[in-house]
Amino acid sequence: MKIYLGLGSNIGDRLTNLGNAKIYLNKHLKITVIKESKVYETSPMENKNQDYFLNQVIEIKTDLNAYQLLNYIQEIELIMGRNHTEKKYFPRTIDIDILSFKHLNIDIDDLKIPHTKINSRKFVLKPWSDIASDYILPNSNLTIKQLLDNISHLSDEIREYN
Ligand code: PH2
Ligand code: MG
Ligand code: MG
Repeated sequence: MKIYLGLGSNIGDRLTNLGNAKIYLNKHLKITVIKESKVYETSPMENKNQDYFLNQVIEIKTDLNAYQLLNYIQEIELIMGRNHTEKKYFPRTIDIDILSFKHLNIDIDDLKIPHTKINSRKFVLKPWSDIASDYILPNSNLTIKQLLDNISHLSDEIREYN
C-alpha cells in the first residue's frame, strides 16, 4: 500500500525548492518521507518554452486520505510561492503531484489518481524506477521499469543532477 509523489521545480534555486517541499511534508505530523530517488535535470515537456526542471520521486507514509493529502500539498505549493491561478504548464517554484495512492483509482475534476500522464514521462518514470522499479500501478499490469523501457525511444532529456 504505497504512496508516491512527484516533485518538480524550474524557477529559482531548484534543489533547495525540492528540499523545502520535503521539509514541509515531513512537518505534518501524519506524513513521513520514507524513500527518495536521485534528482534529475530534465527538459521541459508540454510547454517546451521554459527552463529545465529538477525532478524527483519520493515515497511517503501517511494516515491522511487522498483529499486531505492533496489539500496539504496545495498549502505547501502556495507557501512556496506557487500561484494557483497561473496557467497550466507554466514555470513553477514547486509542483507536487500525487502519482499513486495505495490501491486507489480516482477520477474527479481536480484529482486523478494515478496521475494521468505517467506513461509518457521520463521525468517521472526514471526517478521512480530508482526506488520502485518493480512497483505495479493499480490501473496497470506493467512495472515502472517496463513503462520506462516503453518510452526509451523518446528524445526527452534526462540526466542525473549532483
Ligand atoms: N511538469 C509539467 C509539465 N512539464 N517537464 C518536466 N521536465 N518536468 C516537470 O515536472 C514538468 C514538465 C506539468 O506539471
Ligand atoms: Mg505536474
Ligand atoms: Mg501539479
